[in-house]
Amino acid sequence: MRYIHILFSLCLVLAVRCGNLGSFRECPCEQSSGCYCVQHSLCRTVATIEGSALPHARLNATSHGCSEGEVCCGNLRKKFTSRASRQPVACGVRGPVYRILRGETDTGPGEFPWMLAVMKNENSKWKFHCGASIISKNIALTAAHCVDDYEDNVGKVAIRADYWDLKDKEFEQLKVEKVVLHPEYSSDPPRNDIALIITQSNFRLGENVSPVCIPPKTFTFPPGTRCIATGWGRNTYVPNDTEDTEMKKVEVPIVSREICQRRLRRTFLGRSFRLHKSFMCAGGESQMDTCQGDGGSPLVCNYKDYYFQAGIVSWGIGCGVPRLPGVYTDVTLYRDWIKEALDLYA
Ligand code: 4AZ
Repeated sequence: MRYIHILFSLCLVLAVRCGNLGSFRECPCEQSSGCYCVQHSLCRTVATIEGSALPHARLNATSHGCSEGEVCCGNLRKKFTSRASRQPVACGVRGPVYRILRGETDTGPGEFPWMLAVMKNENSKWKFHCGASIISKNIALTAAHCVDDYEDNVGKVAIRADYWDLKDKEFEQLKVEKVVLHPEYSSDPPRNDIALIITQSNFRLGENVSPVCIPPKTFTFPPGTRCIATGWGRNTYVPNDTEDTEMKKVEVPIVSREICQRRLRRTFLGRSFRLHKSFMCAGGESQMDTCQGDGGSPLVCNYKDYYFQAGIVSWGIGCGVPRLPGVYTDVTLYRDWIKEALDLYA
């Protein structure tokens, strides 16, 4: 009896750890790893199209011949999948939300698995330079102003994934193959502040390292939508703070371009300042803002439990000033350009 018990436990452990999906019915999908009919709660997310991290809804009830209450799932929750079968990884799936210990501005490791640090090499030391996000297995999205000095000097920049505290000793560091600036990028006046970094090797996609979703062109993030910016930039609460090196998050509302331009005109930019059409704005609530060092980092908005990148931190006048939003590159405008680059480099 005892042996039977041990054998049974072993089988259970193996079934969970080694991805025995025998109890789930297969359903048709274009993924090589297969899709299965499961309860919604067992489905981690949707499949990606050719590794492009573009969302592909597969969550309709009774879809693809599954039973009532089931979904045809391209990515089962981790405990039901084998560690080895990590592909494909869905986009925009946030890790455990961290909100208990030290207030709302701290993030937890793995909470934003698409977050990357762009490092620059100075005097043979890697220093934090900018933020970026994973959009595909070998492509990061960032601001052009972060990497415009490195187009012909890719050896002087590197990308860190699975990184959370800048003091961490363990992370995944990837070499850069190519920096692709937007062809119409200008630093002064700023416009089209968007760039891609192609890495030499692939990210080891998994629980703490996975892409963000790029919104379809038709997506709009209406003013007032509350989105989240993350980064290692200056903490607006603590001036001159160098000890606090953990990644931070801040919730900011989307602000219409019209109101944003009006607010920016009240600064030294003056009454004839025009906000270039490549930008969108978010923030304007006292102390809740991105700041110096957050450049290149993503602004993400939640839609049906997936996170879509709406903006890239670009610039602003000061930080955390009430009624003065931060300025972000509007990612939705560049979907086609991003898609072309994914086809070319991914
Ligand atoms: C910067 O210098 C910067 N408050 C980024 C964001 C904002 C201001 C400055 C927005 O990278």
